[in-house]
Amino acid sequence: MNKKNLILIIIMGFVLMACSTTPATKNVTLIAEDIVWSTDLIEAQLGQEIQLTIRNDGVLDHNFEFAELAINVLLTPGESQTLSFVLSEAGTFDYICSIPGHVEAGMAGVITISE
Ligand SMILES: [Cu+2]
Repeated sequence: MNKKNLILIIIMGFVLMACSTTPATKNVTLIAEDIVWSTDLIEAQLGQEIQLTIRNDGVLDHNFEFAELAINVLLTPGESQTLSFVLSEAGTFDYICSIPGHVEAGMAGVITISE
């Protein structure tokens, strides 16, 4: 093997390493207010762990319902909870607050996973 080929193989090795590296954890804080979520869009990459802290800053109960992963967390005023999850496919997935009337008031958002 000549020197040029060896260098090429080393470069290809670095490229492969860069491609296979899983993206860093995405930290997101989602705040429930009366009566809206602080954000209606959470973006992450396929395979990226999402660490989601949900906090209820309102005076009403709110819940985080994410049907894709069957997550349903009820938060009383002042309460917070942190969840970690990874979505296994790309796409757009809805989250809502399923307390009656709250979706209609605007408590709905999406998590988008890009490849
Ligand atoms: Cu709510």
